[in-house]
Amino acid sequence: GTTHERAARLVFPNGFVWGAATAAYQIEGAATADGRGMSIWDTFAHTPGKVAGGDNGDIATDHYHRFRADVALMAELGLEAYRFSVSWPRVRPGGRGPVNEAGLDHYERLVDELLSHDITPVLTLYHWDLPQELEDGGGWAARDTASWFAEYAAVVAARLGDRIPLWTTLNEPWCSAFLGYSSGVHAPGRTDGGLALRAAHHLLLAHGLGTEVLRSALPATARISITLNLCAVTPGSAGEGAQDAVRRIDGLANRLFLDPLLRGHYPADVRQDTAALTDWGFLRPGDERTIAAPIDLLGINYYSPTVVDAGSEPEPEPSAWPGSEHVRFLSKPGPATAMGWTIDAGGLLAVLRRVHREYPSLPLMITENGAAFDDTPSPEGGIADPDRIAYLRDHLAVAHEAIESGVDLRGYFVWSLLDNFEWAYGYSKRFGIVHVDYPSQRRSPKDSARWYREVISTNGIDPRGGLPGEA
Ligand code: GBH
Repeated sequence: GTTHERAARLVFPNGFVWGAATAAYQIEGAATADGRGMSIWDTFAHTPGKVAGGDNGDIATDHYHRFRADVALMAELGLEAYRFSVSWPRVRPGGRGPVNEAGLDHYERLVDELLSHDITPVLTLYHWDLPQELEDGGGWAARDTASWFAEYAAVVAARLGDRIPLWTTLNEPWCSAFLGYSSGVHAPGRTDGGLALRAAHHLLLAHGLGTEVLRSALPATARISITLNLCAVTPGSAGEGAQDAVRRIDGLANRLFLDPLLRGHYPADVRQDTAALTDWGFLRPGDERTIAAPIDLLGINYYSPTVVDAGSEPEPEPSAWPGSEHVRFLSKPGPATAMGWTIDAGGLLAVLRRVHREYPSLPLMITENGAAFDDTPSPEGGIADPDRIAYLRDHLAVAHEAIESGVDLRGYFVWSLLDNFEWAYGYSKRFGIVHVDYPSQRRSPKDSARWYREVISTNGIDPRGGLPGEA
């Protein structure tokens, strides 16, 4: 071909769902409004040294008060679906005990506002904000937390069950367990590998128990899912050591979750790799059956690839990968986002193909994908973010390729609708397609938002184009 040849427009199947995602603690603010309880992220963010800049979610993007304007903005962007999370401590401040009707009222108003704008609500029950009182009772290391989660699921389902077509129990249980309990860079900030495995099991148990509850409480048409942050793990060299590193990290990141959820048992090699940290005594007869309760769809969050090799020196403690401290994480050459995460859409393709190959009948959804860049508002107020557009376009191109090759991919949610509280990075990292000026709380769609609106309205992408009229 010649340099002037245009690649064909990539059109997605009819019914492919276009959305954007957020999470309660990252956007809501209103930390003490209407009877909300404290979560582990309130505690963590208010502990000096845990979050960059000393930032916290007290105000965030003030979405709790501005949700009507935000929904109007979503409608302007043409979003077909909106993935949000419910704050457990808003709905049940102590995690157990009295239900806070005012908290449920908020989500009911939000959902009705979405529906009145023809935007499909996609609800996540748990995006990392565990009620602090449950943490005081052991958090995810305590088995009871799984049962309290199932009760909380029942409470939300009773109020909103008739209006939400797609439910997600947990967002990225790997992060809750291993960043929360092993590396400690997320709430509750504990650093014990054995405890993290215990937490992972109780999170999965919570998913299973919650799924049972939802299944009986929801209309038959409602679909139930879980969202995982799956890793595309590749070896950094040709040796056997690198192969073993791949096996270990694939085990902890992917198979530790996929196997019990979809095959009904934990991977034997991961149990072996972690035997020095825990006797797995938390695993009781029947648990694996509970965890394997059938789901209707798997949500996949993907940001960047993972390259590993064998290292002679253990990684500095505390690690997010207990039992694999000799694995070295390499950064792939090439461009990276403001997070330092390598940009490689090939990893998304690999993850989608792998899950489809292993679980061919399971519908998939990309529930998060996106990038932080150092956006600079122009004097006129606009934000040119060509890097973000290129990132989204390249990842959507492989999503399209995956569908062409037979992957049952049902939709795509960009992370994130708004710039927001980026966990341990606070407000220093901006993932939004809409810029937030925090002092004024003014929202300004970035160029990527305008580009995404065009993607949605045409149900496709120009694999080489930027904004309409450009490229
Ligand atoms: C998602 O987490 C979250 O669901 C969302 O709330 C968040 O804002 C968004 O992504 C952006 O961060 O260096 O060993 O930890 C993604 C979390 C990021 C976890 C990449 C794994 C790399 C491996 N993942 N991270 S490690």
